[in-house]
Amino acid sequence: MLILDDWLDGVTATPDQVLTDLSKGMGDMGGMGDMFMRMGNLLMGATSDLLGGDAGDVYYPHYLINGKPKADPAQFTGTPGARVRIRVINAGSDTAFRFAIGGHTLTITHTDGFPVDPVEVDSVLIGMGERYDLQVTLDDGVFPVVADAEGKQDRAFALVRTAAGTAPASDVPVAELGTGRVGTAAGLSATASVTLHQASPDRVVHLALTGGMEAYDWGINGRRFDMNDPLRDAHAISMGERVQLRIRNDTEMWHPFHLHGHTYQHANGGPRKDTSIILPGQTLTVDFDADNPGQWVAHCHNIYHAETGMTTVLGYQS
Ligand SMILES: [Cu+2]
Repeated sequence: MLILDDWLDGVTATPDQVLTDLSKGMGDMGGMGDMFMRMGNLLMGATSDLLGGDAGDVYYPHYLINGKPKADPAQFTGTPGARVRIRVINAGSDTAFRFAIGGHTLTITHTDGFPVDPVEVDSVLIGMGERYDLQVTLDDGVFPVVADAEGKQDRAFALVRTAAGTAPASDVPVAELGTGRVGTAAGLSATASVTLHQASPDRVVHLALTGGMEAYDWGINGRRFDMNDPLRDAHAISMGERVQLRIRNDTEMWHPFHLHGHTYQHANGGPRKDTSIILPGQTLTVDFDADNPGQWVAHCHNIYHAETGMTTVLGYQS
């Protein structure tokens, strides 16, 4: 199990200080926002083609694998030829990771705990809250395990060792992170065993992801979640319904959307998941069965966006 994280608490700031800085908004940057640079706790100009633009906005002094920074990397040991399963979890707040192991290909077997038809890739893009299970056949030697902080020009780093030898440096080039096959949820299909039974939706719920960096007013359907009135914008659904969510990203930034209490299936036979990257301008269509009564939040898994108001509620009684 590999837990990827972005870390600043006790080093450069607390998360609450960062939220205060972000909440001031960027105003009109007059093009300055395109330049990659650190401004206090914030990071300007972190962009990624894979994420459709702005990759993230928080500066982190450390990116971690299993709690260890690249200066003191976690080391995993194994035997050459061994076939291992790695569960990779992005526990970060504002960082997508592009994960790869130098000299190895990865076979994606599960995402968010659900099996998919296996796909061989060179790297995997993992948004905050997403999980991927990967199968790897270990080669003979010492290899870099890298989680590139997408668009942020830094990385989390660990080692896998199956033989004696000198460990690669933490900034070693890793070809697998390049323009090879990058695994994303869009390229995956649920196995037959976890495919939702065929049914047309009883209800369609439209969620627009709204807001932006200028005023830091992230919301859903144009409104910020109200902690004092959490059910104000609750979306009514009924027990037993097949619900279709159409989540449209009306912002200029990607968001990892997460639904509590259920798992959904991406349209057209896509993967079963509970957290999905939605790029700017994109609409993600997913179906789920309302079989778990309660009040369930759905929110962006960028925790600063969720905290600011990109959160809503889906609820029903038994
Ligand atoms: Cu977001």
